Amino acid sequence: SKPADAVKNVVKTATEKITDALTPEVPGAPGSAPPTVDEPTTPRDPLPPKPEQGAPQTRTPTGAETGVPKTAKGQQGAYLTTANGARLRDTDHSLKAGPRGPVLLQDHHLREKITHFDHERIPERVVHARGAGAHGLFTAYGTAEAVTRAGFLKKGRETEVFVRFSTVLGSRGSADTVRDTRGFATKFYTDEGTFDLVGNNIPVFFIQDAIKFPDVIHAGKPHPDREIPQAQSAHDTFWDFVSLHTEAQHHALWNMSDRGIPRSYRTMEGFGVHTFRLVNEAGETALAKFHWKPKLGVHSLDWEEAQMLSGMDPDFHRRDLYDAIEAGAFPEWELGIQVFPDTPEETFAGIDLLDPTKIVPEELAPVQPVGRLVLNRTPTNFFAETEQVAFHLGHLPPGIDVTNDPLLQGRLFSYVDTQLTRLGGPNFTQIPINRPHAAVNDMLRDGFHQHAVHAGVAPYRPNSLDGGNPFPAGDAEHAFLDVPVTVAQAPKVRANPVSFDDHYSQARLFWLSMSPVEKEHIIRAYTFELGKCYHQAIKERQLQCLANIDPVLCEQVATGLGLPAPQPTVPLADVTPSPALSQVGQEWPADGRMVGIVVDPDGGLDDLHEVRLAVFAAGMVPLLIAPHGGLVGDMPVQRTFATGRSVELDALLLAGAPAPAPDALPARDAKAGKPGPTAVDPRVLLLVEECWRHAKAIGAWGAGVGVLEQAGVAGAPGVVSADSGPEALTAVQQLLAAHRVWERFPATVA
Ligand code: HDE
Repeated sequence: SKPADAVKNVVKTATEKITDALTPEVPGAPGSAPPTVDEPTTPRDPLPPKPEQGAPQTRTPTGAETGVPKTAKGQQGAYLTTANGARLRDTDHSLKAGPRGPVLLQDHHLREKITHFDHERIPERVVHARGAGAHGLFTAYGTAEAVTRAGFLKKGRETEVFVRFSTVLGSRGSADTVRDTRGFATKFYTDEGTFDLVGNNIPVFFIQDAIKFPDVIHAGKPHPDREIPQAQSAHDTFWDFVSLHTEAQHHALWNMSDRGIPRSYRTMEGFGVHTFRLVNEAGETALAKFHWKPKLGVHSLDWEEAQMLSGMDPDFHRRDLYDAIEAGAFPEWELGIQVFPDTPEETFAGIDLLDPTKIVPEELAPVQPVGRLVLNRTPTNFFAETEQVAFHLGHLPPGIDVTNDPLLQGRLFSYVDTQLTRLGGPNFTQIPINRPHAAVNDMLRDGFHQHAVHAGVAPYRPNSLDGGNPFPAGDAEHAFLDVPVTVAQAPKVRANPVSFDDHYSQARLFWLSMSPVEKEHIIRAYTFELGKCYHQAIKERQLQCLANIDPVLCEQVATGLGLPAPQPTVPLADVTPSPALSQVGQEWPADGRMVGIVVDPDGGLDDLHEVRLAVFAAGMVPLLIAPHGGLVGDMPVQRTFATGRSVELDALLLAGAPAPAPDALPARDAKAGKPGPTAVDPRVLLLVEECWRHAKAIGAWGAGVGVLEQAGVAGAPGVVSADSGPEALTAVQQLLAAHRVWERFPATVA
């Protein structure tokens, strides 16, 4: 065959999956099978489960293979049964004394069905209630072997993982794109026991001692009287707390930066936050901080986009994660560690490694890659996996241990404690998603929801009745190692080390590391959030904190609030910026980016085929946007002018200039009393306007060029008028590498 055909075929196999995942089946599309109507009237065995839908339930809590196939428990036969396996004749009518009579108490099926339903919900997480999870595989590079004996970090070792991403403040049903910290919790099912790296997308925390956690969360959650606002930090109690607890200023500044509104879970960094202690085969120790680096780079939403998405697609991040995995565009991160000498002071370059409000800039201690994570499987059942997964900082393999960070120490207590309530008793490690892949041989017995049938008579040690089993393990058997750190003789106090009193220097470091456009976003975020507070005293107190971080930041926010800018009350820290903290100024692969293509079915379809295939071939996802659903030529329409909105796109291509469709609202010009409706459907002009406002790359060719002119954006930065579709796409792809057309945002600060 011709070379061009060969390319087309390769592209097709890679893209078919994406199209299947993202486009509805178009009945009657050329080449598609004739539609068959399969009415569900005849009993037949269910379809076999998809092979990739297995849950990690191959072992019992005692470590034995279950023999259960890796399938989900769902419809397992043609006939409906009770929970006890009796086949049922009817599940649609309750048992009554005559068709018009009262319902009988003896109807066991009715009671069982309703009772189970009544208890379907469990308490949501007290924080991080809203989340999305995925399965994946971690492969170690072997580069960490010198510092840790952890087996899963040995070269080439592959470990199954489950990751749960989350927001912190909102309830389970809250929107994904709110301004908040994101959880990034990873369960590594290692063969030396499960390792949970329970991190966030922000490397510092609001508080330095776990005893303050209920305070900060009570302040961040909705007000207790009216239970509003939901999933927001823009309210009085949050800023009251943050301005009174100045150690929170650094974390709050990250939240006000673009890090608080990620574009996607796939474009977030992750941080273990605390310093951990590593120990190698020789028993030598080092201190370390964990980092996840996304392959696609760190990218964020624009604040207006985030707000629009909260209404238009509150599940935006969930959908993005699942769509990407199901399309084969597997999200990827590198795990890296910053390693520090384990000195008695537990400091590095003067930074207290036990203070969770401090980072160590990457320029001082590089992040060394130790392995790669690929998320390649979506959960089979949200409740069973994502909702029931239980993470714990104390789940550590030999080779990784904790430090005395007081925040970390409190977390070691909190997670099991909360899970006892949330998951209804002490046996939640037997839930499939929580079962270790290492063999379990504990002496924990009984309790609510005990699923194991423990044999033997002597769950105690030592014993002579069960053959003395089980025995303690040593180094050779990969026993966990509590690193024998010397604990200093010291008075019992409720106090922090003096170094914990520095609350501003690193906030200033972060601010000074931002590019002008990122600084502008931070100013706007503070102005928005404090503008939503009612109490003047809180705004003034927070302005004082900003003055202590940077006078320019303070002045700009004060201007927005219409308040005077106070003078700093502490000397401004003399810090060296860390360029690694900025999201701007680098180039990233455009994989998985969404490219909207506006077409006019009544106009020319020049280059459309070629452009669509080229978008696929570049690993991006084309979304054809047309006045109505169905097909354009032989290509499926994925969004109509009614269902498509700019916020799900990373870039926009205009292949035509569709005239106003009958269902279009009156054009903007007409509404303003200006003459006549526009020649182009106003919803297309809105798409262009929003993409322009949110600094997205826009390209056009053919009749599409006229749309740019009508929208008044032709010739603006990042807006390409090209002679052909491929030319427009190439230019847009180049712009996408920088994520946004940054120069389109006005920057008033240097
Ligand atoms: Fe958590 N945190 N946390 N946290 N946390 C919980 O555990 C807690 C902190 C983090 O997807 C809870 O099972 C205390 C820092 C994530 O299931 C709870 C303190 C970091 C998740 C809890 C902290 C985190 C949680 C609620 C202060 C980043 C979601 C439900 C000392 C390093 C995990 C649960 C998931 C969840 C306590 C601070 C990350 C109540 C006491 C710092 C990602 O136990």
